[in-house]
Amino acid sequence: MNIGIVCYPTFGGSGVVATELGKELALKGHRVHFITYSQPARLDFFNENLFYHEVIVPSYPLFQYDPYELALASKMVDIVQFEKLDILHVHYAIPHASAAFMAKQILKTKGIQIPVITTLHGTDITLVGKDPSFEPVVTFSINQSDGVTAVSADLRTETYNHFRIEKEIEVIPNFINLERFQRQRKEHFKTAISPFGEKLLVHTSNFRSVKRVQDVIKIFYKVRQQIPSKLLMVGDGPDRMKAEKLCRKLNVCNDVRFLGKLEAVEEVLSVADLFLMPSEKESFGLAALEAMACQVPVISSNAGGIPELNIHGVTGFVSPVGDVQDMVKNALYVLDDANLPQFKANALTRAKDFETSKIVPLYEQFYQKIKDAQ
Ligand code: GMT
Repeated sequence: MNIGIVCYPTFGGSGVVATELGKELALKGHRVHFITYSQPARLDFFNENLFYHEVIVPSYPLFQYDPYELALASKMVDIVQFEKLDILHVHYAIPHASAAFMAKQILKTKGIQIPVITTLHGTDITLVGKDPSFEPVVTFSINQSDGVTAVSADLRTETYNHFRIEKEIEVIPNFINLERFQRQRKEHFKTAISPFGEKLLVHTSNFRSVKRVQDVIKIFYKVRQQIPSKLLMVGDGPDRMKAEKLCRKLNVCNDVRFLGKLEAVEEVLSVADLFLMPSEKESFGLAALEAMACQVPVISSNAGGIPELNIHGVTGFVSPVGDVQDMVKNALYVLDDANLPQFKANALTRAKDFETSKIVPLYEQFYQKIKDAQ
């Protein structure tokens, strides 16, 4: 198939999923055209089936806000026509689904039918999309999509509960490339971070308030009182300063390292004993899946779709959002040497349920179904 993928090109989960999907589809022989405002961060190798089309928004003194959505819709019209695309797959409803709707209408006037698939990733529904400033457009453009997918059953339910959706939403979860995300031998790194065999806890995120990074620090503070341990904080974002201040207040700075945005997160995960994800909202939790693939059990909140991934008592534990005490209790249980090896093995077994080869075909089948229905 000749597929157009529209996504945010940044490190955010939706952009990562969209890019990894495009790469896999290209390896399977599909031609994949990325349409976005800059080269997707994970579009890091050459393949004759991969194309990137940059959306350029001309600025004009009259515009207080540059009209990205219009430039995107125009670019979609151009690429669908010129490259003879079979399908447009947009990731994250805002503004991609509404731009795709506009492109579809314009193409119709030229006698071209293009099916549009929208994948809902999370905050486009749970946070931003619900805002009255966006809600009517989000509802409309989901209903106008030819196919809709959500990354967890919970996100599908949330979408039905908060928007008047007439479309069927298919659940296709996030997936993981187990060739890249696997536990590697990085003993030198482990020794450098934990010279006395301290347990290593890891958190990775974009440090937005939904990630509750202060809870990460609080959990670590309590765990460290019981078990010698270190904490690695990977990523960056608005709440980093708050997390750093809390480390200072609790006097744990010597045992916490803020590593910033890292490309090779799997190297850090390879030496980790426990992953912390106390999020307020999380439609799936791709970062937890990456950890599990590297044999790292997960202590998380029970927000959104996380319990569909992190099996309570098997791959780690889930607790109510903000229940730091419960998360500490569970972390201590998992980190106990009598329990840790089994949790690590279980984490990998669970991650295998989401490996690329199992999930990408679900998208291919969905594309075909939507195309056939046209
Ligand atoms: O939360 C993030 O880190 C970014 C966000 C996004 O929209 O890019 O991630 C969302 O999509 C991911 C991929 O489908 C999911 O794994 C994340 O759980 C989801 N984040 C939230 O729901 C907060």
